[in-house]
Amino acid sequence: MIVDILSLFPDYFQGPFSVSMLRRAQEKGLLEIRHRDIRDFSDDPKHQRVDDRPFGGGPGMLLKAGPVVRAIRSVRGPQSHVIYLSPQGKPLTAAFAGEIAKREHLVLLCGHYEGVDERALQLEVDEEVSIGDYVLTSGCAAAVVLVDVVARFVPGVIGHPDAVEEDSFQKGRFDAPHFTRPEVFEGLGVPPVLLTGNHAEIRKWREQEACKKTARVRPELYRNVGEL
Ligand code: 4FN
Repeated sequence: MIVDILSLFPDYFQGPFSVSMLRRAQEKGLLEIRHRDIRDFSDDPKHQRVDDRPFGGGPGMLLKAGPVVRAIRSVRGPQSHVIYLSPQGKPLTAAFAGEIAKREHLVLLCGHYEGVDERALQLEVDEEVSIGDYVLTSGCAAAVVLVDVVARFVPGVIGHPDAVEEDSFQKGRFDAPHFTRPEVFEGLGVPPVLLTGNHAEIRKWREQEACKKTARVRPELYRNVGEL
């Protein structure tokens, strides 16, 4: 899978994409992440400005349509799927990420300032995706989350193929609590069933604990288990 990220801060991504599994996925050639600086597509060679004031007034600035459209066109091919990370987008879920992961080439547009001129979206964006209902300073953090979530569906990125299916949210509910050595930590023990070696009982206990916690903390998720 190839991912092109269009933003004003290509450096922002160097940390998250250069460690751990996403780094290994790139080294193995399973994932290629490339960056474009929208500023390079400015129509203002002197100051490289890419923002302007909103028509109709209001606070803040907008990313101009021209630089955004040119940045997208510089990377898009016939197989590209262009996503604008946006608070107005369709909510990202495990199931939705699995659909996105079927694409060979993703182009991720990160918003800055108050957002992007609507005409750029109309002309070049295939889909708007949101990572959740909160205010961000830019769409860059959302792009990191999307790449992380989607990369796990790319065959070979996760060591164990089983782990993708096994992972709690793919199943639509929380994990059971986990414990490792030592057996007693600061006076706290481990649920005795985990020390019995009885795998049927352990599976039953984990299912119960996971269901109890999901129902308590995320009742809407609990009700949706059957739908996933
Ligand atoms: N955010 C809301 C309503 C209105 C604006 C915002 C907001 C970054 C460029 C967008 C935010 C959240 C999830 C991108 C939020 C996301 C963004 C995302 C994002 C700068 C304009 C902005 C949702 C609280 C009602 C700033 C809520 N997923 N504006 O955050 O890019 O992808």
